[in-house]
Amino acid sequence: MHLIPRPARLTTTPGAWQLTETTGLLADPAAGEAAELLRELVGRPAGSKLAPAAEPGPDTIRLRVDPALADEEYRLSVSAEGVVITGGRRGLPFAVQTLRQLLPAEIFATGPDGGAAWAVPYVEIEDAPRFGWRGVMLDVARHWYPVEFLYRMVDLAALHKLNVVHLHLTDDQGWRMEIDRYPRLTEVGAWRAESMLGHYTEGRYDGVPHGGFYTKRELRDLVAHARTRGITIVPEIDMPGHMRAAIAAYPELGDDPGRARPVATDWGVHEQVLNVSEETIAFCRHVLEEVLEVFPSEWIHVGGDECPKREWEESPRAQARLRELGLPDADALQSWFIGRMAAFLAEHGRRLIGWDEILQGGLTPGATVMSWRGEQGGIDAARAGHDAVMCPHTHTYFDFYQAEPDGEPLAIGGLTTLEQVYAYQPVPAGLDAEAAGHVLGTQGQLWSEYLPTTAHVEYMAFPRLCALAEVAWGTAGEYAEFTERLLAHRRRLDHLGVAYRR
Ligand code: TNX
Repeated sequence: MHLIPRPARLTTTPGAWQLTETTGLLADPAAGEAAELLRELVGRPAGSKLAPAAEPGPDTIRLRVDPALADEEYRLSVSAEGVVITGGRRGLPFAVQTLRQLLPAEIFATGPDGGAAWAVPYVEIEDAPRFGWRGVMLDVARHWYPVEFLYRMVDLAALHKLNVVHLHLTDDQGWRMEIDRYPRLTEVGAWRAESMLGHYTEGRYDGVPHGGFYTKRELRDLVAHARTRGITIVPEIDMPGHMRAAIAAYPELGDDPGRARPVATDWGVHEQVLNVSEETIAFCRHVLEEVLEVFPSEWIHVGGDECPKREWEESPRAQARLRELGLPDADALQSWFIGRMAAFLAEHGRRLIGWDEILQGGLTPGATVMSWRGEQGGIDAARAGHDAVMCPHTHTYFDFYQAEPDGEPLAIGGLTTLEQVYAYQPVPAGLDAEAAGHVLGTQGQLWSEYLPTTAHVEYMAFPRLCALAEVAWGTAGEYAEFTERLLAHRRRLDHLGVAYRR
């Protein structure tokens, strides 16, 4: 049946059900959005209106919500009696994706169908994910992509039953979210003069201005689209490091306002960071207020990674602040900063998530850690009773090469093969049951320094994201069996025009 991710339990019986022009759809009131999704993803390409049906029967699809099931759980029965889908509160969109994959691959074709017979084998499926955080991160700061591509990534994530799309919206090289209160963030911060070419050490530039941003309206619409597919968009505003685009727009945010510098054109870690004044804290809070208006996500990502401490060590103002706050060193300033943001988010009923450097100088109460420099950050966090999402660069950095570099397009470095991704175990060995319970899941990272085009993003993301999705769903098994399923799955990706690595 070649489903990816593989369902937790599946049994087949001989025979097949046919989706036809006359097939009806009977949906509970609570299943209205899933019914629309089914019409869009299954009915329309199959040439069936899936008109509302009055009663269940052999020629109907029945959609029900059963709050007794786990949130993301679903049941799917296909038999001579028709199709019956039951989902927990957030389970139905995943069942729709399963039904879609059970149909011939042509259901993924975007043009008119070639008159395929829309047969679905008789099956009984009981399915639920092992992990509640199944994510993919897209860095839209190093390279901006058209908003249509964000929709496509959401749809491709949904196809693989992921439930988080994390948008890295700001960095040294660009600020991508419109903020009404601070228009220069996008007027100035969304544009850079040129981009670095080749590897970091080569010092070559393309001489071509680059930039772009998303309006709040565009992002709100994206959030709504994602929600109907079971996906939460987690926004990231990276602070207090990786902030050069904002400092270029508002130099008073930096430690040395007299030394204005443009939006960065090179990659890497930049020394220039936010200052630690109350005014700058207020700026961050104001930005986050607008982020909260647009993104209903429980978690809000504040970055926290790679914040060099030199400016805080050398700035008399930062040193005075440090003494005033009674803090021992600049590392402690970082955790103080993150703590202020966590408190702000908590006041608004949200939770802070950050890269594992937020452990530096003491972990903020309630903070969730994204463990990227290996697994230790996640292990420490989970043992201390904090939630963690496991994103070690060794297994989940899809900006790394996926095969030996000769013959591959330029990538940042590293080597993470499909097989390595598939073998990843998100719960590190040695965690006791309680700590293991704090591992929320895992996520693939598409850092985009070396991903100038959307086709290139797809090339790096797929098929590795197919493998990680199955790891996160919790049903990964034999690699050989997976690759066989993947061969069939590739036909779906072909119809969708995904530029995956063959
Ligand atoms: C480290 S991972 C970074 C990013 C880079 C990435 C490149 C992390 C939290 N910070 O700024 O894009 O490496 O792989």
